[in-house]
Amino acid sequence: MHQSQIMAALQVGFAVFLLLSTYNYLGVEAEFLVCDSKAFESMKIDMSTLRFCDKNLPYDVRAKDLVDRMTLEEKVAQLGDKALGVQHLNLPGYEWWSEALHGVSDVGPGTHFDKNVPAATSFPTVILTTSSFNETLWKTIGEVVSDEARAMYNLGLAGLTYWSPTINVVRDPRWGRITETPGEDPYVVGRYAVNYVRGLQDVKGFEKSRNPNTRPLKVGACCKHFAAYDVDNWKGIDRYHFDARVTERDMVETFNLPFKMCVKDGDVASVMCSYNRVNGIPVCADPKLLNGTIRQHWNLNGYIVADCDSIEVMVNGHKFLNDTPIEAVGQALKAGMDLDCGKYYPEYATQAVRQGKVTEAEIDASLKNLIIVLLRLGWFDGNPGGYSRLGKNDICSPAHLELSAEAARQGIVLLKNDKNTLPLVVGTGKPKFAVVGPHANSTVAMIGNYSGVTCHYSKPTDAIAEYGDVIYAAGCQGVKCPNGDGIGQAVQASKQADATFIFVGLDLSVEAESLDRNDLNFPGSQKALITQISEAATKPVIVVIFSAGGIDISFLQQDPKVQAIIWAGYPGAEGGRAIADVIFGKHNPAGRLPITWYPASYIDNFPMTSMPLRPVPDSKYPGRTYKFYNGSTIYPFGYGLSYTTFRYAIRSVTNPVMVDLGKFQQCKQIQFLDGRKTDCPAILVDESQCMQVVTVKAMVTNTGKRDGAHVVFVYSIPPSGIAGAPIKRLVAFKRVFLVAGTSQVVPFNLNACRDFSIIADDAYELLPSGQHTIIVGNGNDAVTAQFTIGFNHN
Ligand SMILES: *[C@@H]1O[C@H](CO)[C@@H](O)[C@H](O)[C@H]1NC(C)=O
Ligand SMILES: *[C@@H]1O[C@H](CO)[C@@H](O)[C@H](O)[C@H]1NC(C)=O
Ligand SMILES: *[C@@H]1O[C@H](CO)[C@@H](O)[C@H](O)[C@H]1NC(C)=O
Ligand SMILES: *[C@@H]1O[C@H](CO)[C@@H](O)[C@H](O)[C@H]1NC(C)=O
Ligand SMILES: CC(=O)N[C@H]1CO[C@H](CO)[C@@H](O)[C@@H]1O
Repeated sequence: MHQSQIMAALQVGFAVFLLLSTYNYLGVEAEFLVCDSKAFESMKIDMSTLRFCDKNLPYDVRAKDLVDRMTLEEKVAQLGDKALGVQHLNLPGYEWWSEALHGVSDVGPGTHFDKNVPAATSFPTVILTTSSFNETLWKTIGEVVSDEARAMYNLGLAGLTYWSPTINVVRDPRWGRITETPGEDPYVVGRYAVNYVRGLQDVKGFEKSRNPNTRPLKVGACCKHFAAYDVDNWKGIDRYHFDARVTERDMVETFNLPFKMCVKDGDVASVMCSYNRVNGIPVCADPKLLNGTIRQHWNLNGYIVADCDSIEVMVNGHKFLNDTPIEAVGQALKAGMDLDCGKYYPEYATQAVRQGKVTEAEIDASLKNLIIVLLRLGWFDGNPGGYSRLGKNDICSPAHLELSAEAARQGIVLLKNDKNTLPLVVGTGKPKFAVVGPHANSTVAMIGNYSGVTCHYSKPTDAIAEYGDVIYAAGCQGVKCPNGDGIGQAVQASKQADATFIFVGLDLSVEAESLDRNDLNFPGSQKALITQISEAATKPVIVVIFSAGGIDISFLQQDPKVQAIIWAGYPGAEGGRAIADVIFGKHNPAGRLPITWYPASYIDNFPMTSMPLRPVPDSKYPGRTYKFYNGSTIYPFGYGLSYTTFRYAIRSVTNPVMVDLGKFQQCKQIQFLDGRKTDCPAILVDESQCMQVVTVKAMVTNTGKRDGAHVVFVYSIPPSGIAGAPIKRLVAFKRVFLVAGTSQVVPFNLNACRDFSIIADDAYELLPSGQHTIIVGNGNDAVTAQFTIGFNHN
């Protein structure tokens, strides 16, 4: 940039600054803050005497001062999601409950749309965004969502605390809430959580600080639902009554890992406890899980909130200990649950203190956790980070809509592409396209659950109409497709067309919160719709599937007349054009499935409610997820094609890796399948410094004719013969972009302890010595390398 340009830019910047300050000065929409000296003046209070308004003090000191000025009744009135405020302290009410799972939503009462802001950007649901395996994208979406949230807050329409993301691991393919989650791998789920939470929360310049007393928040995020929560309503067993029987090993290795990463690496401001019980105890009343694991071990900087009406569920659903409401409130407070989404705390906590079920000091501790978060958000001192500048123009901006489309493009998974049918080349002359099926003219189905009101829809029919004349036929009445009445019309449409796109799959009437699936097939007559079209077809047939959970599509894999299959998750409001961009080759797909697609028979032999991840030998219990299930699949975890091809080579791996043992560190025994005993088979990871790095240099080559992105997966396998070891475990992944014909060396720096450990059946994390294996890639083209881990005894 030339000097003169810099000067010009500065001048423009200054003019904008003047404009903004004038606007603020005129007080058109004066920003609210608790510590407003004028407000206190009118109450005849000198604000400088209020320590909670002293910006020079750390947040915890300020919070304590504020709490100490309240009566017990006033304190208790702040412990429900509708906090009532305290008039004599100029503390207004605050609604804690807002949602922003994949865009600012009006599902929670803290946020709403109006004439001025009728909508917000709606991104694909999380399962599709995850499929991009692009951490930058995950974080960028969080940043855009929090820009829109702050803008809506400035306009008086939104809260500052968002109870998102949902980070439960997908354990069973029937689960109704897969759409909200980042899939089945706990490490991927954890990385998604860290990125999305940091996108929502981080204020630039303060990202690295671990001290909450100096660390402001853009908005507060919340990782939910802790813990082992993944049964909604299956054959009459619902989450309000379900007791998840979970081993400590599965807890540490699978269910808790994403939450640990969210708290420790994401520094999230909140965790939500779930409705279910774990091993008999409702999670929201479990001191070991809440105060112990989340607050003491992981060091949460924030508050623990109940899923809405959890205490009522404890009393009336679980009938836990035959508690009265007062007793249940006492237990939840003692366990470390700070905020009640609901009315039980405000109604019963005063009596709980009076009856000795909980101390006032314990109430104070919870209230302080809440107030510190509000202080970090600027609720007392005014917007941090310059966010006052955000307004109406920052909501539904063209750049935000484009990012929504980009997220869908990056996530879409190409499942089948016989004879390179896709991308479709549109020649001269206007082709005719049959666009059929229950999702062909889709709108709301594309944005799934926990959505807001969207600014705009790009429907499949409209997007494909950009490339040719569209003949539309629904083929079915809704995705349940109760009869074959519409099929004939769809077949007729197909016969007139140069190519047929069949949009099928599921929606919230089949898989949703409070609604688990009973089978893994297409609902109703959808299968008949597809097969009758394909039987009659003479031109290309392309199937596009909307769903979160996997579907047994073996009949389509084998059908030579269905040349291509695309999975588009629930692609968000811009889904139509993202799909068209893939079909017609503006975008080369690189998405990968974040869950295993099982055959329909997988679920025949065991109930959804059986929690173990590992298979049970000599039984019909096959194990769950790619880490433990060794049977046949429709598509494995990580599957996805491209319009180009890639090849891998491992250029180098650190070998051997010697881990230094502490002076008094002892070897640990490990259970081998053949019962063998060796000298020093393993060490305890928690006793080790884990400084050593294993560097893996993977070379990836785009061997095809098109540029394209590609996700490189790195798995580790422990030495052979260890009882209960996973088949493999994902330890790193990276999405890279490669121009056709070029190569790139992608380095991965793995931690010698954490990335090669196993969780023993007593739940200890052990690092085995011996020959470990690294796999780069996913499937037939994967390459492996071996290296040895040994111990240096000092
Ligand atoms: C949480 O655990 C700590 C450490 O064990 C203990 O000192 C504290 O009293 C506990 N708090 C509650 C509310 O149980
Ligand atoms: C497609 O959906 C829109 C609503 O989004 C509706 O107005 C239109 O009639 C539908 N088209 C057909 C052909 O059913
Ligand atoms: C998975 O099954 C195959 C045979 O179907 C077997 O060879 C292999 O050892 C099994 N792998 C594991 C980790 O159990
Ligand atoms: C990852 O996402 C970001 C944000 O959309 C994008 O700029 C980048 O190109 C993506 N990376 C790859 C390799 O696709
Ligand atoms: C929070 C939310 O959006 N929940 C909805 C999820 O989908 C089901 C089925 O449509 C609705 O009943 C829920 O209200």
